Amino acid sequence: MVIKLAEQSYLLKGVAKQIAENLLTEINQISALSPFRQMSTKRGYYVGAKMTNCGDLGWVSDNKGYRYTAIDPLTNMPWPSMPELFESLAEENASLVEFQHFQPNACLINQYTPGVGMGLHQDKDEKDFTQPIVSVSLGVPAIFQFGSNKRNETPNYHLLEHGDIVIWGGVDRLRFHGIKPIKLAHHPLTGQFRYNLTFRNTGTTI
Ligand code: MD3
Ligand code: FE
Repeated sequence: MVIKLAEQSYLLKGVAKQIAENLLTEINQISALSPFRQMSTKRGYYVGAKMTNCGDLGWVSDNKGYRYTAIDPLTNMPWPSMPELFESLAEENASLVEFQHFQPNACLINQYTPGVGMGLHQDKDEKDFTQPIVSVSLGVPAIFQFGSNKRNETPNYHLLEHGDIVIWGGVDRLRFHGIKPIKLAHHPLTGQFRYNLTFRNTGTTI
């Protein structure tokens, strides 16, 4: 089922459920090489979710700010490569809606524990806003806030469950969005955790 959230935003219900165990195996292999870690912001706060990355570039945040790097600052090694399964899942579903030329070069992996959310923000650390973003939810459900291109307009709320994919781009690329703190719950494949894969093209090679 495809739910149209806005002009160029789509929620695809449960489409990754069938391959979820394989996705989680890949996440475990990636985090064995580049572990989940708490990132901090320029102002010294923690970003709530623990994060790691795969692909040519990874999103990092520290006392210098947000940016993409080719090297994991924790291991001083390149980020683990993006599994074929990840890339095909993102590209096939993007193409299914309206984005036929999506080529992600970065995949941020967020791990949420009970009580952790992500405040309302825009994804604007990329150099190219013409490519969409694809996000895959796994494990414990979350409520996401879907705002407009302005921070002050009241957001809509949608439930993101295990296997759901959200895709947005075009005029919706810079919409504000966030994740409400997740509830204490148990999922048979992930325990208390929620995972989210966010596929982006950074518009750069380094
Ligand atoms: C599209 N991560 O890492 S949810 C991020 O669940 C990030 O970890 C979320 O936002 C997470 O930058 C992605 C999917 C989502 C939520 C709200 C949206 C996609 C959205 C609002 C507008 C457009
Ligand atoms: Fe985001």
